[in-house]
Amino acid sequence: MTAIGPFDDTIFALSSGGLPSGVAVVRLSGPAVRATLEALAGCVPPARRAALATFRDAAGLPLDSGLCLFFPGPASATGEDCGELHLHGSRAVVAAVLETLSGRPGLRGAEPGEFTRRAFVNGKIDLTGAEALADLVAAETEAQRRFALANAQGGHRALYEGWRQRLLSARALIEAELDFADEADVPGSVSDTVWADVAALRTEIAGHAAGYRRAEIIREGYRVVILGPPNAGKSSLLNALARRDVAIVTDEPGTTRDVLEVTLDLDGVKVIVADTAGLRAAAGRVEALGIARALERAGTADLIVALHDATAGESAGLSLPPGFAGAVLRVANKLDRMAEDAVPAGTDVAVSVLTGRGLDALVARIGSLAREAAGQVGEIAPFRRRHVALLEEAQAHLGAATEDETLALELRAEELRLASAALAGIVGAIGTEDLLDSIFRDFCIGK
Ligand SMILES: Nc1nc2c(ncn2[C@@H]2O[C@H](COP(=O)(O)OP(=O)(O)OP(=O)(O)O)[C@@H](O)[C@H]2O)c(=O)[nH]1
Ligand SMILES: [Mg+2]
Repeated sequence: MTAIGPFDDTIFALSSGGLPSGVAVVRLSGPAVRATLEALAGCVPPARRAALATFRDAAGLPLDSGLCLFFPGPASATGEDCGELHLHGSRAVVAAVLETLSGRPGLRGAEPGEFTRRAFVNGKIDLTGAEALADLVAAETEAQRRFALANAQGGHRALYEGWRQRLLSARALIEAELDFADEADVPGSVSDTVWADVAALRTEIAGHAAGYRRAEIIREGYRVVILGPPNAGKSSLLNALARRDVAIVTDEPGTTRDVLEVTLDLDGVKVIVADTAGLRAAAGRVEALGIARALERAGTADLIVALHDATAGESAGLSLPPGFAGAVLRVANKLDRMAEDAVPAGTDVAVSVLTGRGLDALVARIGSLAREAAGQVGEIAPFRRRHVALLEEAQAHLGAATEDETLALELRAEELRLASAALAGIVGAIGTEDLLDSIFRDFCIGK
C-alpha cells in the first residue's frame, strides 16, 4: 500500500457485518465510483441522497434492488468520491455484487482499514482519530464506546497542535535572542518567560501522559484478583460473579492451581476477575507453583479482593504482594455460618456466596472502584503505547532543554524542535510507512 494520495484505484468492500443479515452495505471509494454507480445502478444519485435502484451485472441482468448513495469528494468520509450500495444481506447477493465490482476496470477489494487509511492520507482524520475509530468499532462496553468516541473527535490533534504552537513561539523568541545577542541595548532576556512556559508545558504533558493508565483500564479492563487462604470460597465467588461454573469447587483445600479468569461488564466498565490458588505455606510442588502465579498476578492487579472464611476469624495474615499499589477490598465469606447479625471485624464487605447474601453489595463496590479508576470517560487521554512513548520522548527533550542552563541556546532550541517533532508523530504529521501499516492492519475490512 502506498500512503500518498490521490489514489488512482477504486476500492470496495462489504462494510456491514456477517452474512446473512437484513441489509448489507457495500462501500466504494476512489475515482471510478461515479462510473461504477452509473453502470450498476443505471444512474448516479444526487449527492448524499438515497435512491432506489436495481443493481445489474455487466450483462445487464439484475443482481438485486436496494438503495444507492453517492458522496462526492472531498466532502466525504475518505475525501474521495464514495458510494454505498445497500443490498439484501444474503451471501449470494453480496457475492454476486462483489464479483461484478471486481470485474470492472480500476476496482479492487479493499485491504483492512483501507478506507480509514485513505481518510488519513487525504487529511480527513489524524492518526489518533483513526486509532480511535478502530477502538469504536471494537467497543464492547459503554465506557469503551464513550472513550473511543471522545478520542475520535479530533481532541488529540487540537491539544498537540496547541502545544506545538507554544514550542514554536518559544523557539521564535530564542531565535530573536540569538540574533540580537551582541547588541548591548536589548532589553532584558526573554529566556526566563520562555523557559518557565516550557517547564509548565512539560508538566502538562506529564499529566496528560498519566491518563494512559485510565485508558488501559477502559480498553483492557479493570483487573481484579481474588486472593485468600485455601477453602475461603474464592472459586465459589468467581462462579457466582460469572453466573456459571467456571472453576472447580470442593471442600478440599488447595483445589485451584491455575489462574482462572472471567470478564464482566460492571456498569459499562470491562472488569476482569481472576480466581487464584489459596495461599498457604505447606503446599505441594504443583500447589506452590499455583501460589507463585497467584501472587504474580495479584502484584499487577488494580484491585485485590482479599477473601477469607468469616468463621476462621479476621483476614489477618494475608500478606499483599510486595510493592502492590492497587486497591484492596477485605471480604468475609460464609456469613451463613455465623450467628445472625454478626459483622466480622476488619472487613469491608461480608457475604455468603452460598446463599447470595451481600453479593450485590460486593459487586456494587467492585463496580464503583472500577468506574472511579476509569475516570471521566468523556475526556481524551493517550490510548496507545505509541502515544505514551512519543509523549515521553517529548518530555525528555523538554527536560534536556530546561534542566541544563549552561547548555548553548542553539542546542536548547534544538531540543524544543525535537519535542515538537515527537508531538507531531502522535497525530501522524510525521510518520513512516511501517508505522501506518502496523496501525491500519488491525482494522477490519470495509472500515
Ligand atoms: N457454608 C458456606 N460454604 C461455602 C461458601 N462459599 C464456599 N463454600 C464452600 O467452601 C468450600 C471451598 O470453596 P472453594 O470455592 O473451592 O474455595 P477456594 O477458596 O477456591 O479454595 P482453594 O481453591 O482450595 O483455594 C466448598 O465446599 C464450598 O462449597 C459459603 O458462603 N458458605
Ligand atoms: Mg479455588
